Amino acid sequence: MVFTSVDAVDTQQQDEPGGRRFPANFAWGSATAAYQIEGAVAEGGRTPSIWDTFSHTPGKVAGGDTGDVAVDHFHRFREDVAIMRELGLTTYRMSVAWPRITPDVGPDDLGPVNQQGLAFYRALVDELVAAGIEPAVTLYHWDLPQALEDAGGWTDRRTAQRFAEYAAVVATALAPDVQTFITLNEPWCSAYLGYASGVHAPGRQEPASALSAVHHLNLAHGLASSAIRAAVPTARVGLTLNLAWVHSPAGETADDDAVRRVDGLQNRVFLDPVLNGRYPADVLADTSEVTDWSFVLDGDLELVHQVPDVLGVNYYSPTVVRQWDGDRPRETADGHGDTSATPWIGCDGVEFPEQPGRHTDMGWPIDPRGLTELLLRLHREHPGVDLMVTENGAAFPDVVAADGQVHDQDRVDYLRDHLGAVLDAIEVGAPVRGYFLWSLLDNFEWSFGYSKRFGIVHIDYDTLVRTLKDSAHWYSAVVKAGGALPADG
Ligand code: IFM
Repeated sequence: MVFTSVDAVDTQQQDEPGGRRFPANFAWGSATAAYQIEGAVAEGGRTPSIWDTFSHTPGKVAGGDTGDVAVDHFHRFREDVAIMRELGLTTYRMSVAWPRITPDVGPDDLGPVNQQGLAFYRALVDELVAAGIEPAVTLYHWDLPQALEDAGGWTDRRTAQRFAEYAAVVATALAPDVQTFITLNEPWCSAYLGYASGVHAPGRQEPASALSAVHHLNLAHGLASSAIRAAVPTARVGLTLNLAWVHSPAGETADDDAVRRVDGLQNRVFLDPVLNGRYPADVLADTSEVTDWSFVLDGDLELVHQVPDVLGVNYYSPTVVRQWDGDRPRETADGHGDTSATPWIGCDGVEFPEQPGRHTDMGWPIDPRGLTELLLRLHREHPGVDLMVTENGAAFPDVVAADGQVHDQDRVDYLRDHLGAVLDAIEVGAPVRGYFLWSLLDNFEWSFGYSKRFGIVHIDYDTLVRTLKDSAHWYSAVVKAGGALPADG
């Protein structure tokens, strides 16, 4: 298995002048998510998810794009696995679409298991294993069955209970070829973008519901972890969070409260219950005008407190905050969509100033130091928990050049600098076991539709032809050189 412990942290071996190297058994992968790539939304017994409904609602997704076809991975998965094999990847993080597995789920009943749905993922896993690529499976990457949303979605604790049952079904079916099951991807987005700002499905703008969703997502992680561990005792259970390196522009103490609030809402409201079995008191206080948190029932925190075997970190850009003085227009460049409703509940005195320097096509500032800082913080505050970078990458406006190639040097620079940041953390002891580049393929970037390209493989959306970008060749060279990172280029 690829995800073994890295004991010797000798990254200083020089392959070439100035070069650095990752530990020998580091896992090298890429990541995708079902709704963003599969398409075939009405095939194989699948029923609608909240993203089908949302993307088909006029005005919700740029260009009216939907995931109906996406990049047709459902039919082309063999070609995509062949690309991964060609690149030399050792692992692949994929997600399972819940509505393919239990298409008739309701709030009180999981319904029958759809064997066609399982068969698709079984075939994909078989293809990966045959290619020598270890799959890591995310169980929830935002495609909640619509029937569950109709009954309350993540504001209803029954959703967490059904999720745990579904998780056990998938784990049982895909083990032992799949050893790593990640319960949730970025519950921050599911809760705050889905239920507070409404820029993601299901598009609700109800701050109290968003905090209820936070708790029920935490509960879902806890219940599903227990269910997976009971069903497959050898499984490695993970949780992926989009944690933020929150800081103020000048490190002013006047901004400390802004930093604390955003850190609480983005990081600690997920980390503390899962890793320590309690909610942060300051977050409960900051949000007390919105909710009394009475949806946290007696005994819930014991259920939530399921320390992951591996904590997944998704990192793209820093989060820079400042205390707003109230005398001038508030800056809201938080990088999560222009919206009248804020995802930042209880952060009224906080502003998100525009950052100087380089930005990606998402408008996200580029600062790899944040990845080092986050990994070191987790190592410091939660020693003994293995870490993985489960997403990192960048969107740029790629074009196919006259030579038929995609020369995405901006992405190469981004990847080189962020891999260097991971090495910085490893060198001072952070137990980082692997890196998953987001993303393998250009894909459906949620409310941005197909307008943003994160892939190291270019997709022609008219023909669905796949073309390896320069970044794919660069990443492949790093992987095939056993994690030797060139000093430049
Ligand atoms: O595309 C998303 C992914 O689904 C979750 N993490 C962030 C990526 C880029 O926005």
